[in-house]
Amino acid sequence: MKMTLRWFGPKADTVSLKHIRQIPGVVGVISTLFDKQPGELWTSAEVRALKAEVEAAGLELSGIESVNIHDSIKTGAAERDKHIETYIKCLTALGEEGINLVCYNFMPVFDWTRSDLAKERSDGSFVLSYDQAEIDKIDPLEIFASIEKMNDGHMLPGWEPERMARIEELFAMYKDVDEEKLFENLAYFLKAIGGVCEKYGINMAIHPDDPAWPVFGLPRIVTNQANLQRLISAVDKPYNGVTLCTGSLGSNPKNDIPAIIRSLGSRIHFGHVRNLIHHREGAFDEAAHLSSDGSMDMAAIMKAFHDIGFTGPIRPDHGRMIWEEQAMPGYGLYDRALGAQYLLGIWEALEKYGK
Ligand code: DNO
Repeated sequence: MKMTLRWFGPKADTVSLKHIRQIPGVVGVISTLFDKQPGELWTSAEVRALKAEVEAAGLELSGIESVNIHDSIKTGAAERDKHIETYIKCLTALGEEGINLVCYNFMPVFDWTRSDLAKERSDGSFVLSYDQAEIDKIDPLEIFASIEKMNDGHMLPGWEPERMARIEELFAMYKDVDEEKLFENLAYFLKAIGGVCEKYGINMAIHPDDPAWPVFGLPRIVTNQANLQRLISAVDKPYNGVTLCTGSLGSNPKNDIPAIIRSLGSRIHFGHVRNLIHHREGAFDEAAHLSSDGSMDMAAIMKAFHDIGFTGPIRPDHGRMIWEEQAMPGYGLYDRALGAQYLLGIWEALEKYGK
């Protein structure tokens, strides 16, 4: 396992590479070309510049999160092949620079969804939270506006204003797309990019849907062990893998995360590890990484990663906002640094005494 942190690049992130470099045991970052819209071309020169910047800070560019997928690919629209061609060119640019991990998602219209981006906890920290009852009160066409109101001027990944402006059009595109259709479109995409992935040894790591159930009546197909298994079997090649995100899958307490890790084994290419507190069905707050702060057993999760011999990148996922930090919700420095230390501590114990 190698410990990494997500970094959104010099323009969008409040956290610097220098600070990330000072977190003991963090060897790399997971980054992206943050300004790129789904369907836009990435050039080798842009990837090279990103990589050079990260390496100049003494870190490794351990992977990309995300190269976002154009909605025509997700909906199977007429122009999808043209967009798949562009995606292949983006992967080629990454492959040429030796980047071999790409995290992406196949969620319709919205990426991750939350009803509160700064819920105050009793210790004065602020966390992201989700309550289905609150989401049910929001008109889906208004959700972008409500997220924007909460995000304090910070840009949120997956909630770019360019997409907000096209919300009605986006909903219309998915009108006839049910779970089966979405799954077929995903398999079609994965088959079509097989050549470039195999040529450059690129591992594709799909991010689970967050939360792990349909939101606003839109289909969601990456939510549990059964549909993850179905997905890796549909295109049964090592490049077709998964980002094991404990927070997304764990939003549904029925998901047994250690069991899912063991069942996916070598098809897990990337780990997002964080903790949640469940209140009732459909309602949870994000928590500190420490097991006792939430509902999840982080030692059991890290043990499962250890048992499968996981060698890829893991990143602490969303942190709480603490110590008056002002940052993109979930992506401040302090609590993610604490999370990294905690997860590295568990890992050291597993390495030394876990056999
Ligand atoms: C949220 C993230 C997601 C994730 C994408 C991957 O914090 O985990 O936005 O990066 O779904 O494409």
